[in-house]
Amino acid sequence: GHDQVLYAVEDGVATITLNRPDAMNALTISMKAALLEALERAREDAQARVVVLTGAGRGFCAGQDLREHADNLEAGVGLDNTVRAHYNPIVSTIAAMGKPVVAVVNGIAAGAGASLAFACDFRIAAEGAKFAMAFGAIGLAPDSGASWTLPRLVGPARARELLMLGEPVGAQRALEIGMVNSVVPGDDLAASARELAARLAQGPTVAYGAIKQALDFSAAHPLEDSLEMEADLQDACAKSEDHHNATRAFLAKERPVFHGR
Ligand code: T3D
Repeated sequence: GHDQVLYAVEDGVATITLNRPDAMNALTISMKAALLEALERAREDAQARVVVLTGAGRGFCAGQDLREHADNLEAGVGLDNTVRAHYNPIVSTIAAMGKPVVAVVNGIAAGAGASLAFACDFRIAAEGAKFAMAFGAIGLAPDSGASWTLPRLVGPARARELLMLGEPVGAQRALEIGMVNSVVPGDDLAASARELAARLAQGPTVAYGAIKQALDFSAAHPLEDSLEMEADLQDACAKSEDHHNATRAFLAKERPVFHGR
């Protein structure tokens, strides 16, 4: 049903909650469709200047629902099906979203669930959270962008090791190797997430979108091309109301107020 993914917006923050706690928020096709819909809604929602992605219950997301998956295997349904039709658009939508996306990792993130967190712009983890590159253990290769995002977070050698050996990474270790931005006690997770989300929701949204574009572009282009891209993006930022107001505020020794346009 539709309440397997919840959507709520408050004070500029759209919160998307994976809500199938009995199965550690494992992803069925209907859930993936609902998640994509929620992300598209957040993208279009003028009230939303930041997006928070989290999980209900004790897990963040256990990746592909392996019951549904087993049924599909039995029925001879190919896997590129759901990777292309569901996982890829979800990850592309997060990457192309012109506003920051924060993964609030409340518990275990396994397989595509870990990939989802890696696709976000920030990761805050509860002390008890874990990341498991569970793909290899069931004879699969990484999907949902983990082959792209993970080496960029933790470096190529660590990414290779994690993907091949699949040892779960606890939150503290994840912090040490750059897989998450911060770790907080479970009881403080919601408050920490709110604080970061509020800060981002009051920030220069146009510039945030440009930062995402610049970083994604530079990851696959040489310096000269990236300089060109920066010039284009800076031009766009310079035209924003927020830039004009913030420049004026600086000269008036006032605190800038950003409206996200
Ligand atoms: O279709 C494709 O193209 C393939 C795409 C693949 C991308 C992927 O995501 S591959 C990786 C798939 N995910 C996994 O392999 C993880 C499987 N789950 C686990 O290893 C463990 O459940 C966890 C480490 C996540 C959690 O362990 P634990 O001990 O804390 O909890 P649990 O008891 O194992 O799980 C609680 C319930 O959630 C349990 O249901 P039950 O027995 O109480 O009715 C368990 O079966 C269910 N659950 C957990 N993960 C999944 C799941 N059900 C379906 N699919 C799951 N992935």
